[in-house]
This record gives sequence, structure tokens and C-alpha cells, in this order.
Amino acid sequence: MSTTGSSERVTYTNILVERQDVFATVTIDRPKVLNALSHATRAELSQAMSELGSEQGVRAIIVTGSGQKAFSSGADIAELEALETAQEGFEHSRRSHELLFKLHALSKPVIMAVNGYALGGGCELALAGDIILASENAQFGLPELNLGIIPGFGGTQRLPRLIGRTRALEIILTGRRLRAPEALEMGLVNRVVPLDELLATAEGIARTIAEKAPLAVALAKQALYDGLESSPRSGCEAEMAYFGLAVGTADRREGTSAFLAKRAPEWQGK
Ligand code: CO8
Repeated sequence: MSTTGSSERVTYTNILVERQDVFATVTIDRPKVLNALSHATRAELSQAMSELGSEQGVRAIIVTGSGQKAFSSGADIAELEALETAQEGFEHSRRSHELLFKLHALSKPVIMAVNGYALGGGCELALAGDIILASENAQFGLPELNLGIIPGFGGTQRLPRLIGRTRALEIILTGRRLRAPEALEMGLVNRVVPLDELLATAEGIARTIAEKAPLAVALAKQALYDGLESSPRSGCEAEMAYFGLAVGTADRREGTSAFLAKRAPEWQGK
């Protein structure tokens, strides 16, 4: 990872960042190790999220893996091998979690386009997405127990919230892999599409979201995550507050008057 002088835009070595008109695509680019998430890769993902998060023109972020075989095979096992103490393990997990907290805090949706294996940390990264798409060849799993560790990138928390306690425990305790149709049936992913349609599908969703008022998108996402982390009543109280914030925006006035005038709204993000 380095910074170019003139534009201050970061150059990455483990990921690719491509900007299109209203969205950006981040590709984990370590195909020789099936896009394993080394420390450097996670740091680059975090940097890219900060960069894209602050760019107004980027209304959604797509995350995918390089090649046709893997989204990500998880933590780089060579790096796990080098960990010695409980404290080192804790720090490894803590730094990784920071990346996922950052994803949730972004004011724009993150669409995971899972194009093959999503195992261990790769599955956990996918689970942290706002929308999760899978190609027909995708396989999900948390095989950490096979290595003598446990999921340390949110898997023990996000998976049960998504598919329920008993199904999550079975997946974690057995380490078995789920093929895409089973992941769909369990509600782990939003859609399954052929591999060659995966990115186009993600891009279509990104463009649809980009047609909405930017602040409303951010507030809806925030209300949902705030609610999931609290009781239903305090979640509803958070929703009231965010609804109020949305009503106070210039874009809300534009949205309601454009509807009544039978014209398309023009959002200002204010
Ligand atoms: N780390 C490092 N190297 C890997 C990884 C990995 N996670 N996965 C694959 N590779 C390497 C292989 O060693 C191999 O290298 P080489 O060509 O030098 O032999 C190359 O990638 C290709 O892999 P395979 O030959 O194994 O390919 P196959 O098609 O036979 O198998 C599999 C594909 C099933 C995906 C298999 O590679 C596999 O089981 N990989 C490991 C999956 C796994 O256990 N992941 C969990 C890791 S632990 C984890 O993620 C903890 C997360 C919590 C910490 C938070 C940090 C993110």
C-alpha cells in the first residue's frame, strides 16, 4: 500500500479498487492463495473503505474476489501459524473486527459478491455485508475448529443473528460447507446467480440504491444496525429519531414534492 503524490490516491498491492459512475468495486486480489486475508490485505481493505466511504460520488461498494474459484479462503493460515500467545490472538481478532465495524458504520451499502469459496474469515467478511450475493459455485463455511481456533472475525455473532442459533452452531461445530442453494434457503444470502452474472447483478443493485436519497440510505442502514444491537423498543426509538432526521432533510422535501409533481427527484444529499 502506498500513496501517490499528486492525487493522494492510495495504490494497493493485495486488492484492486475500481470506481465506476455511482459505485466502486473492491476485489481481493491474491488468487494464488484463494484470496486469503493476510494482515496486509485486511489493512488495505480498511484503507479502501475509509477512502470510498468519504467519496460522495460512490453510493455503494461491491466487494468480490479475484478469479473464478474463491471470494476468500479466510485468514492467511501461514500468519495464523506464526501466532504464539493468547494476547497475539486477541490482537489479531481485534484488528480484524475493526474493519467490519467500519463496514457497518459506512453511510453507503456494501454488497458482497461471493464468487466461490467463502471460508473462515472469508465467510465472516461476507456476513458483514449489507447485501450478500452468491454465484452458483459459491461455498460457505466456518472451518476454524479444524485448525484449533474459533471464528474470530464475527462468525459466532453474525451467523446466528442471520440464520438462527441451532443452524449456526451446527455449521461452526461441524465445519461443514454449505453450497449456494442451501445458503439461500437458510437466509444467509440474498440471491444466487450464475457466476458470469454475479457482478452485473451486484452492479444493478448498486445502481438501484444510487437512485435513492443518499441520507435516507445512510439513515435506514444505521437504524437497522442500531436496532439489531438493542431491544426492539429501543430499536424503534432509534427509528423514530432517524425518521425525524430524514424528514428534516432537503432531499425529503424534494422527494415528496417530486412525487406530487409527477417528476423524478433530484437529490442533493442534504
Ligand atoms: N491461507 C493461506 N493459504 C491458503 C489458504 C489460506 N486460508 N487457503 C488456501 N491457501 C493456499 C493453499 O495452501 C494452496 O497453496 P499452494 O498452491 O502453495 O499449495 C493454494 O492456496 C490453493 O489451495 P488448495 O490447493 O488447497 O486448493 P483446493 O482447491 O484443493 O482447496 C480450499 C480449496 C478448500 C479452499 C482449501 O484451500 C482450504 O481448505 N483452505 C483453507 C480454508 C480455511 O480453513 N479457512 C479458514 C482459515 S482460519 C480463519 O479464517 C480465521 C478467521 C478469524 C481471524 C480473523 C482474520 C481474518
